Amino acid sequence: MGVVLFMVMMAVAQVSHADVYKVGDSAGWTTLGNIDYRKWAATKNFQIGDTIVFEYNAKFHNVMRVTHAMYKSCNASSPISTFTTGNDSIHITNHGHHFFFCGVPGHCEAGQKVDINVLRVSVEAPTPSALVSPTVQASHVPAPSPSNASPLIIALRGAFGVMSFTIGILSLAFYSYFN
Ligand SMILES: *[C@@H]1O[C@H](CO)[C@@H](O)[C@H](O)[C@H]1NC(C)=O
Ligand SMILES: *[C@@H]1O[C@H](CO)[C@@H](O)[C@H](O)[C@H]1NC(C)=O
Ligand SMILES: [Cu+2]
Repeated sequence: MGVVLFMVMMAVAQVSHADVYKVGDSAGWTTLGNIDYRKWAATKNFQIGDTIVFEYNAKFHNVMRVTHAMYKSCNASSPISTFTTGNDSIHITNHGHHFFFCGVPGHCEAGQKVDINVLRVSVEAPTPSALVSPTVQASHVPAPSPSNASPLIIALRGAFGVMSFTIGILSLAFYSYFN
């Protein structure tokens, strides 16, 4: 029981390392090539402690952090903060949405905008690898009496499935609500 709980906790805890994400990957922060920054962000699991790097030619672009309303309307009149070095690292220190766009006229409208959404609930928990490893290993845990052990493992498996399902639904609801 203790071992199984420990492994479940490890599966949830293994996401807590800091990652560095370069916006747009090798393409960087640009209007060239019609980069879909929404799609880029959707495949990431941003966490507190991560660093977001905007790399671009500072002659042609910049980075503005803005409110949701300004993000939606591409209104660059009063950004929360502006970055102009061409290699800007932004450290994530809180949950929720972090809206950025390029403040050069026309660039946000052309799609140079990104929403870094740091979820409260880890979206890594429902992925197959995190789901499978604790349950698979659970069946190898030596049990004092098999008649007691199997209902326990089935119950744990059920609880984990319900939890992952709930988390999945919640993330989906979150995603559709804010987009
Ligand atoms: C942009 O935002 C400012 C301040 O919030 C507002 O005064 C202005 O009317 C907005 N401009 C447009 C085009 O919506
Ligand atoms: C951007 O800065 C990071 C360190 O903050 C550095 O490792 C990287 O080489 C820089 N990239 C460019 C293109 O200057
Ligand atoms: Cu730009």
